[in-house]
Amino acid sequence: MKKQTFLDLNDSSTNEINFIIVGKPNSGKSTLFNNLLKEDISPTGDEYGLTKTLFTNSFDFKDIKFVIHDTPGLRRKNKIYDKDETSRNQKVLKLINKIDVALLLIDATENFTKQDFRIADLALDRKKILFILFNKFDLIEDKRRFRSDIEHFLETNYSQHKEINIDYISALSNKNIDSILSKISNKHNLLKKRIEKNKLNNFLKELQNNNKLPRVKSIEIKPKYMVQTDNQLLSFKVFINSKKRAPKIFTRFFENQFRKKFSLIGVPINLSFISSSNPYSS
Ligand SMILES: Nc1nc2c(ncn2[C@@H]2O[C@H](COP(=O)(O)OP(=O)(O)OP(=O)(O)O)[C@@H](O)[C@H]2O)c(=O)[nH]1
Ligand SMILES: [Mg+2]
Repeated sequence: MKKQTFLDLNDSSTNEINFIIVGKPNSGKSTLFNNLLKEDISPTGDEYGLTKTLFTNSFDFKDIKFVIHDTPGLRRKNKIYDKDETSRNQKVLKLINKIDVALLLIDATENFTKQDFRIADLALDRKKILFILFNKFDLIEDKRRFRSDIEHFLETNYSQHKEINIDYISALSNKNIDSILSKISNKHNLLKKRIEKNKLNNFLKELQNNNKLPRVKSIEIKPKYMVQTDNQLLSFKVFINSKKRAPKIFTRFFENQFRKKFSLIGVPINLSFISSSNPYSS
């Protein structure tokens, strides 16, 4: 990996991926940051809340320039009594707008908390590629069981689980780190995917033929026509046969089926449902 020191965050050449490491204090963010850069740049240690400023740097991996940000640990608002920590948190939350990928680090020896869900929601709301990484996996004895418990927990407790990527690493002993970088670059490439109109509309036909669509107050909502809007990444318009707004139960079901059909797992997508009694009229 080749390191570069001068950065221009506005230079968004296609082979550049901008990512942030976020998570609670002590989850191992700075250890991962240093490990990726092969240099001790950001201080690490057991002291809670050690990182107090943003650290930014970059490295090359398989012809891609990764720009990486290490951030101060995020705690819940009601646990913060210090003005400086509040402003540090705000800086981190603002930075999430500017990046492509968020790595949410969780200490595998601790429980998945509301604060972790909050950070995950924020990244997803802002349409970022999200990786939830359980760090310190070296400290887990029964790794297989841990993995299956986590996956089961997220599937049952987190309706957006198809939007996220889950993995297990050890930042300290450099386990599974290169494979995460490859996965990040694969997901980033997926954002450029274009799906032809006829494929989208065949998918709509299949949905209707299989009679899978949920009914709302005994009325079936039918998607009539679908297009990918070419100006935005993975953005689609779906015209439906109803004059009313599509209900959540329908949009959630539709999105899950759509993601499965076109292998759009772990990436943000924009689906807008357009209500119209005649979708073909202009
Ligand atoms: N066993 C083990 N310990 C780790 C691992 N990653 C980090 N640690 C340890 O966890 C402690 C905290 O690591 P840091 O990298 O400073 O954590 P941080 O998330 O940057 O913490 P803040 O800056 O305070 O938010 C250090 O003692 C690290 O050595 C890991 O994969 N395995
Ligand atoms: Mg740190």
